[in-house]
Amino acid sequence: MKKHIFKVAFLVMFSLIISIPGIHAAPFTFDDTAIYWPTWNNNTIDDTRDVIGVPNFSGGYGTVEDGYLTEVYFEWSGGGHILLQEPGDLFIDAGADQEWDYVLTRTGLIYDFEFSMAQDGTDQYYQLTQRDIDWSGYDVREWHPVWFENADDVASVGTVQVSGDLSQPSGTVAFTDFAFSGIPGVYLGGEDFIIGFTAKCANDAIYESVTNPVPEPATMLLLGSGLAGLFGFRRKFNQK
Ligand SMILES: [Ca+2]
Ligand SMILES: [Ca+2]
Ligand SMILES: [Ca+2]
Ligand SMILES: [Ca+2]
Repeated sequence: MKKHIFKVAFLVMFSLIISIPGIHAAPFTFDDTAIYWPTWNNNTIDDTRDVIGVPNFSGGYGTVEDGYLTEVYFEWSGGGHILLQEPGDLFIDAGADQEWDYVLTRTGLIYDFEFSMAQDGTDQYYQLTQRDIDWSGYDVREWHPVWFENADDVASVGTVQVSGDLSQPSGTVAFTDFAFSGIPGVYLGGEDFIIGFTAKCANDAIYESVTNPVPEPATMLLLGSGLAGLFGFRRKFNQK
């Protein structure tokens, strides 16, 4: 009887271990250490201020699974504004080589398109904050990229769910539930990558280089807890 119970416990534990072989989820976090994206200073007092008014992004977090980016979250506090409801687009530089490779738009589309992040003649791929047009009467970070301008009319390769309402005093902007057609995903491989993002007014820009995270040893953790559980069970059993 005793042996039989151990056999069953072992089989349950073993099936748990082998049922999750393909998942290598690796979480990452990032801070907000940048004032503006490289080369996108506007030569005003803006260049010295991380936050102009609201909101204040503090950084965020996300997940890489088997070399593919699967979700990104941005956290903000310090206030919101009704005009800011709509977030900026999410720009990803795979390889951290100053060329964007992917754009995930606030409207829910994913583009696989390489272009320079620098203010160097490829500016037609950006929609910039323009005080006179969008922000008359407001103090904002002028002439900074906010959204992707699809100047070459490239086709999107996927969709993304975007949530988060920057009119609220604090919260999270989430890019999740990626789905693709034609490409397998937002591929990062094992390389470092850069995340670019800002609010509609570019009042606080995110530009963070992220070290590609190491996968969590999910299988080993489970094996460890399974063995610990079995050991505890056995001790209890022997006490009787
Ligand atoms: Ca900030
Ligand atoms: Ca790149
Ligand atoms: Ca300004
Ligand atoms: Ca910032």
